Amino acid sequence: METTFEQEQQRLLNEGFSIARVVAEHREMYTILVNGKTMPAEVTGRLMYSASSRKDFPAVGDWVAVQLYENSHAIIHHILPRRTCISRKTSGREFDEQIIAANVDIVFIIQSLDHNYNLRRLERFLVVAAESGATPVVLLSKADLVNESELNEKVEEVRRHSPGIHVIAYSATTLSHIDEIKRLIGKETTVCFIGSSGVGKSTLINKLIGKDILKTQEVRDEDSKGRHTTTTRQLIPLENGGYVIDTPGIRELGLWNVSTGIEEIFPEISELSRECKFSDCTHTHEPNCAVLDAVAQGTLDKTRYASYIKLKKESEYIAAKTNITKAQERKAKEKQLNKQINQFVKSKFNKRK
Ligand SMILES: Nc1nc2c(ncn2[C@@H]2O[C@H](COP(=O)(O)OP(=O)(O)OP(=O)(O)O)[C@@H](O)[C@H]2O)c(=O)[nH]1
Ligand SMILES: [Zn+2]
Repeated sequence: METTFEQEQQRLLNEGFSIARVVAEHREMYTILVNGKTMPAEVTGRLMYSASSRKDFPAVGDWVAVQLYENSHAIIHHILPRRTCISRKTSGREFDEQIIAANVDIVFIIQSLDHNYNLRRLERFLVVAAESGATPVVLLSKADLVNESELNEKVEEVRRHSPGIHVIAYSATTLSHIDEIKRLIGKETTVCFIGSSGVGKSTLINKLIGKDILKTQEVRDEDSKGRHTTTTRQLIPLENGGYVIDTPGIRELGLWNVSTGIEEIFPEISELSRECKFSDCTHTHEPNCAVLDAVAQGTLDKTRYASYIKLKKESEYIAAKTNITKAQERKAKEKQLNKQINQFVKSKFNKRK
């Protein structure tokens, strides 16, 4: 049986470790929060050398077992089991998992109601959120920039694209619906904000905390895509015992692990696919495909279908590539083991001679 978070925590406390939370991550250095105090921390050599991927290193939001030195710095020995984990593929050519945040209860996906508004991007963020294990909530910021009919239209559209998910339009300028967001952040709750640069993540967090502790973009201009004000992820403890995680603006959010996320976010396609002739129908070329039929009849939106297929292909590519990587890792480990066995046998043999 897998050990639970509580069992593992108790075991580590019994061994004399302190339990801390990772607040920020720098190059191989971390800031942790322990007994109400922040301090720098490093990982043990053992943790570093046994790591085979970036996910084996601490991430913001992780609970870790540490050894304290003079109550001013610490060494991280263990990462406690993650309850939830928001993951993406590392951007660029490297093929690895990057953890955006760990142990998050609510993931707020923010889009602003100006040029950032994009349903395809929303679907992608929703799939990543659905995979994380955290509860997604969609926030539409800058509601003050659109008139009432446009606002209602967009909120309705977003609701249709966010099955069973809470959607809130708010304004940090007029403060409308800020309290509704605040109420979702209960005691001991960890929330994380994700979205493009300039959608208003830091501004909202400052409003929620009631203090301007995060830097925000000075002036709002038409195209703020290139300017990122937040450059590192960080966890901020709240007075009520909750935690907020701010993240830098996300340019491209590559899928990492996808099991049921796509089906959850596209329930109408998932429903239709039960009527397809082939149970492994890819809904791209097969005869008697209920999904393709629905597109042809106009009952399934073409752009939504295209978005579904694109995400599906990406997730299949990731799954195939992950299997190859795992097989390569296994092979390398076997090779290493064989080498050790050979050396051992050789040394025994030489001794006998
Ligand atoms: N009109 C209006 N402007 C807003 C609102 N929220 C934020 N802004 C403005 O939008 C700009 C960007 O806000 P930030 O909070 O810095 O955006 P961010 O998402 O944290 O950006 P990065 O840190 O780069 O990821 C700032 O100029 C804010 O004043 C809002 O509700 N209404
Ligand atoms: Zn089909």
